[in-house]
Amino acid sequence: MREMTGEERRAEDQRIRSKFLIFRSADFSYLDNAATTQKPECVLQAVNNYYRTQNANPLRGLYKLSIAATDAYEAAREEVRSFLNARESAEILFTRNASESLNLVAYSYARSVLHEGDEILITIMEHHSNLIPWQQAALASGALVRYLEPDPNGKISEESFRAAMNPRVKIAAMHQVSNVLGCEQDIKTFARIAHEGGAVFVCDGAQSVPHRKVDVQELDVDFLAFSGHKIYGPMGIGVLYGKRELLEKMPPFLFGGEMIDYVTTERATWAELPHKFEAGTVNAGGAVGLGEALRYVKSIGMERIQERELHLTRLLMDGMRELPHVHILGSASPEDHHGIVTFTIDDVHPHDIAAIFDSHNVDVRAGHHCAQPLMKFLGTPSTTRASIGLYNTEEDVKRFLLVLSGIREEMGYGD
Ligand code: C6P
Repeated sequence: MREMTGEERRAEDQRIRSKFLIFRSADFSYLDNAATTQKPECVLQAVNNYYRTQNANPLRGLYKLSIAATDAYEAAREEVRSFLNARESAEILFTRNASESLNLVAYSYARSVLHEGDEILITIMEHHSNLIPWQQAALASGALVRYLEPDPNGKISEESFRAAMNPRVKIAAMHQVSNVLGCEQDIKTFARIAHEGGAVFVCDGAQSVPHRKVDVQELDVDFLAFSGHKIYGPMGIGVLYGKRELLEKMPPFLFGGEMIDYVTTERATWAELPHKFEAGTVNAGGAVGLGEALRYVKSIGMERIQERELHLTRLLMDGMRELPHVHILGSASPEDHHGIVTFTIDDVHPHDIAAIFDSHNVDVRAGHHCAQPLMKFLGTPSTTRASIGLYNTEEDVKRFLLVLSGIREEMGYGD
């Protein structure tokens, strides 16, 4: 892709930012996109429009409004299917977020296949949402969770994955992009090796789906989870992709309305996919908002988004490297970061760093980033993280670097 001129870039910045009205309300640099993203006007309007013109309980009513609500909800599912290139929309389940999606697999799939002595293979870098559900499934079944460790760039090597596979491994689960180091794993290769060894492969796509093209057929993962709110959609709506043959065999995760076929006083049978896994009244407004967010992202283009984010990551990391007391975690190459740059500053606590940034209207995240085993592995209890989204600009990066360069001085250090 051709490098944009500065003028073209500023025009694109302007076009994109004009769709996010929150940036008109105050002058701030939002660099916490890995936690959640701001919402474009079209998403807010789609949710608003749904509640104004189509709201009824979907999947139940036989009247026009309920049918309109059902149609809107199912159209959003089709939008997600197309975005992930799943074979059929029945393989797309709506959940509340990536955490619930991963819990669904850990409760429904894992607990029905795991036996004492089986193994679940994950990495030390997982977000707690892709770690605790497996720990709990292991505790319930007598299985063991085993952890792969990355190289200094945050990469899990093919050799270490292959060496860890054995006939006891029934499930391998891994992030595609780390929420701390920003590095990407070779999911396609790991899914293939897992399958050769007879295991299913679960991909945590929470930090990849918003930043790069993810094609579930190409990756050949068995399950993939992501959250709507990290890809410019509303909070409270998430997705679990699962292969039909696995979802068909799995017991429901939650029980209640609309997930049944027939109920007697003794027992119940289950609805067809995907409804078997969507008990109770669904978040139709959230699904509609997510569908619109995906349309919006597609209208910009995943390649453009990647290029914009990489350009800013380069500027950010180049500037950070000039500051001797600042240390970037993970790879030195901006290509390996997917817009996520986590760092420490000598002698300054990450909470102080984040507070100073906040006092200059720059939003970053500080803490363990819901990845405490990784923090322990890296030998630091907490860090500070800047994360880039599609609406960030060179101005945001300049402001970030200016504040960063003055933090030690603000904390009273002379150098
Ligand atoms: N990470 C962060 O600031 P939820 O909270 O369910 O939408 O997403 C969970 C989740 C799962 N996997 C990865 C890799 C994630 O990064 C997250 C969310 C946010 O890093 C909030 S802790």
